[in-house]
Amino acid sequence: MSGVSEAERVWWKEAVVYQVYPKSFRDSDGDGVGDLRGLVDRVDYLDDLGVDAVWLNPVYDSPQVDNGYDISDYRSIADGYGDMADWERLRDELHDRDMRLIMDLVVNHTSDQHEWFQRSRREEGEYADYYHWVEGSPEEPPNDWQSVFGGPAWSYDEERGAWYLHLFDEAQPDLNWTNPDVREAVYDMMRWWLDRGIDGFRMDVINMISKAEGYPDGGGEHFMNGPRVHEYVGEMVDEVLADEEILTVGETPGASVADARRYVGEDGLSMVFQFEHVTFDHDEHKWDARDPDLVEFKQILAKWQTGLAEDGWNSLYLNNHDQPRMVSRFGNDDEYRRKSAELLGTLTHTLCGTPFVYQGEELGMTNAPFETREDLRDVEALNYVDATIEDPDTAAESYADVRDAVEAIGRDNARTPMQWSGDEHAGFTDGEPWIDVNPNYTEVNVERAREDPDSVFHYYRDLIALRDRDLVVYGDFELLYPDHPSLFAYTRTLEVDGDDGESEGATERALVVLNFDDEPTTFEAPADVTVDGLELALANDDAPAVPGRSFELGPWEARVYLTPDDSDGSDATDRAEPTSADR
Ligand code: TEU
Repeated sequence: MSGVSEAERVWWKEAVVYQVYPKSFRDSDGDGVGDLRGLVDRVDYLDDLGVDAVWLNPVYDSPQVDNGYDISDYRSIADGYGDMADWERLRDELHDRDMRLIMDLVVNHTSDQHEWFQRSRREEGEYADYYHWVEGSPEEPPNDWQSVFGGPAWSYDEERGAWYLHLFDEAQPDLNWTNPDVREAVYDMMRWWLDRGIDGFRMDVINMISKAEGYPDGGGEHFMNGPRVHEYVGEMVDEVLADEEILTVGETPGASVADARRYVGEDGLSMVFQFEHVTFDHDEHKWDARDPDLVEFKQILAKWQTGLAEDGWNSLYLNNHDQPRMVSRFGNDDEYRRKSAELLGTLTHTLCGTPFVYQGEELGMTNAPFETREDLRDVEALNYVDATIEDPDTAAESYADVRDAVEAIGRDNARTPMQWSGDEHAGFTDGEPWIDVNPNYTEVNVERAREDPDSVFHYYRDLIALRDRDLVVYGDFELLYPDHPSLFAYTRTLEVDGDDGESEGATERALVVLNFDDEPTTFEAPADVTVDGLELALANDDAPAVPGRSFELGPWEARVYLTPDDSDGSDATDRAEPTSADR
């Protein structure tokens, strides 16, 4: 019997979410771009991996300036991806296998091709104030805010004769959330999707929807976690989401633990994507990346673990469609590719929170070479390359001078096609892929991984299966050796009730030890850590069945020791039942 209370138990804490970037997942019709039918065709693959939910990056109508994060119609599917019937089929195929479907909600901005913006620039009725418009000289933007993608965050619209705000590309104008009509229109659209049986929303830059009044000069402090953001998010939850058992994850760059406690604890989101552990290795801006320091990395993750332990919940991710591949950034994607990919997966699956697996992570997919500017597709990278070369204040004169930065941190690393097989274009498409396949596809691909019992893929199946244990989902986290330069080690602890629910219970324990290094190292259990009674649950190399107080770990070796599961499987039966998937 578990000591986890019914109130605490909820399906999205027990779930593993798989992120699909549809453009690069699987192309069914040979146009070189992934699509919904291609994804439907691979639903069994996801089922076999064992994941519980799919987060689908935007598939709505869009001119694709930012690969679908520029939406021109929230209620229809982009031509290249299929149509509404394909989407319904996807939903049903997932639900038939007890998997949920999480949709991307992009409501900080729309496309400039959205009807709302078209009407707004013509100042038609209620639409006039749907966006942030400021009148003034076409020579001088209203303030000095910079777009996340580089250059001023304001563009002058000749048609209306005014400036409009865009925190991202100029084709992505920001919606004016101070306008109650805008908020109501967004909530309507969310209800429309909920009525179609979806199981959650991933909310794009939801912490940027409120801007400081009067648009004062400065930076992110005026639009990240802005003055009215909690009012808006709280209102959205009350109006649209309060009665639904859905997963909501707010994307919140720049949010602190205290901010996150408010989004989750008070406003009512399930969790947020915080950014500290994927930005601490940047200097002034993201393109000045350093080698991540393990001590700092541990300190950040441990802070989030303890900071959200009482009033909140963590999301767990090391990469996504905006970040480089985790094995290239935090592991060793060369000599120890397999082991370090497995070690990093062990981390995201044994910390406390909901793990998100980004497509291809379960194969140990790596960053890719981008030899010339023409190999790049991402608007952010292209802007950076061009602006840096043009800027007389930088030393860069040609692509060769910025290539290292792009290859280390650029978003296209994550967007190369999913590697299904050793066939041409990695089995992603029969046509010409919209972005080149990573040349290592002959070695790193699904077909090979499934045949090889020692592959990252099989290890991920075991990791995902570990979530059957309440201990792994709900156990308290404690970091060991915060200052150790190569070991990331921690315990998880869960008090469980006696068998009859009344007699004295016991403590279940986990010990996770990870060697983040090319050299071997020794772990010694601190005096207050009990190792007696622990048994090996998973390791990425040969490891003894019981830990002992001191043991050596090879390069990138990962071990998970747990109190054996003698709960006669009752953990699983206590589990939060599927609900919305049955709708
Ligand atoms: O990203 C928000 C964001 O601020 C960063 O992650 C961004 O991608 C960039 O890399 C920072 O340098 C979200 C989406 O995930 C991203 O794909 C979109 O481009 C962006 O919002 C705009 O919608």
